[in-house]
Amino acid sequence: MSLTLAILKPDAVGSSKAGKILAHLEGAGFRVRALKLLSLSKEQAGAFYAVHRERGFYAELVEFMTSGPVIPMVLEADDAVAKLRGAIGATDPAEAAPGTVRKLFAESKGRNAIHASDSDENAKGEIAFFFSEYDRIAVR
Ligand code: IDP
Ligand code: MG
Repeated sequence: MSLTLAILKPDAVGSSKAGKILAHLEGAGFRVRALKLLSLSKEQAGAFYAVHRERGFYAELVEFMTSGPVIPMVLEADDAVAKLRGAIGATDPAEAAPGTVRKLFAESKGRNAIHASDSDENAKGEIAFFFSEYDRIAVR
């Protein structure tokens, strides 16, 4: 078993789809090991997505991720990073496979409902970004 980080984004939380997405992920075999709801500051969102700093969509992404509350969560499964990337589908919901979270619940390439870590190394850093050792009693 391994861990990954998902974030239910402001479009999903704001349109009351968080429960449906969580049920979908649990149905796909993920176990929730830590979860909370919070609002990101511009600084936090900018730091989280710092890898995209030079991209044309960076300002729009930071604006969007600070437009309402988000729900970061630690998910556990066999090969959790790859399994979650498969379950969420392509970045643009128009290109996402049928049955994926983004195909089912996302609006657009920017407002695409969910984030998922893209490597074990990034998952480790992204989990630590949101969850302290105290929060992470369940995931030790
Ligand atoms: P990913 O979330 O599928 O890993 P990335 O390429 O890492 O996709 O991009 C991070 C996030 O930035 C996307 O989930 C999406 O919210 C936003 N984003 C990516 N490309 C675009 C774009 O072309 N326009 C607007 N937003 C974008
Ligand atoms: Mg990415």
